[in-house]
Amino acid sequence: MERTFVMVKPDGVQRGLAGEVILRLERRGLKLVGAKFMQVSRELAETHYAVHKGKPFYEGLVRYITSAPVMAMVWEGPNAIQAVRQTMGATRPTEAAPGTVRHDFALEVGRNLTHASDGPETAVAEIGLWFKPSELVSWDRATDDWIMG
Ligand code: YYY
Ligand code: MG
Repeated sequence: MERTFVMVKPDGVQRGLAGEVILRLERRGLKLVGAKFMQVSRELAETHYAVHKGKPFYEGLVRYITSAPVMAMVWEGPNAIQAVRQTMGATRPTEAAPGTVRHDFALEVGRNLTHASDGPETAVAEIGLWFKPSELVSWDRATDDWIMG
């Protein structure tokens, strides 16, 4: 079983789309194991996006992510990292496939609604950055056997 870090960014929260993102991940069969609604500090934003430091969009990205509250979450499931990235769609909304969150609800790369870990190492690092172990819940879901064979 795999876990991945997912965030509804400030534009998603402001536009009332946090529930829509959760709905789509739930319906897909992924399991929520952690969530918090929070204001992101400059320090946390810089650590989270450290890989992009120095890029032309970095300053705007940090300002965007710290501008209003976000919904930070951890989702679990088989191939959760890949499954969530697929449901979110390509980074640029105009390149995202129809039916994905970024296609269906966004237009610009700088307001692309969500973040999702891009690989096993980043997933572990991001979950550890955003959540204490005690904030994650391992739980049995009545439908698990109908979603995971
Ligand atoms: O993982 P993902 O969010 O799909 O894209 P990244 O390449 O990691 O970039 C992180 C974040 O930075 C992206 O979601 C929007 C923003 N960004 C941007 O504003 N302009 C770009 N040219 C590239 C990325
Ligand atoms: Mg990324």
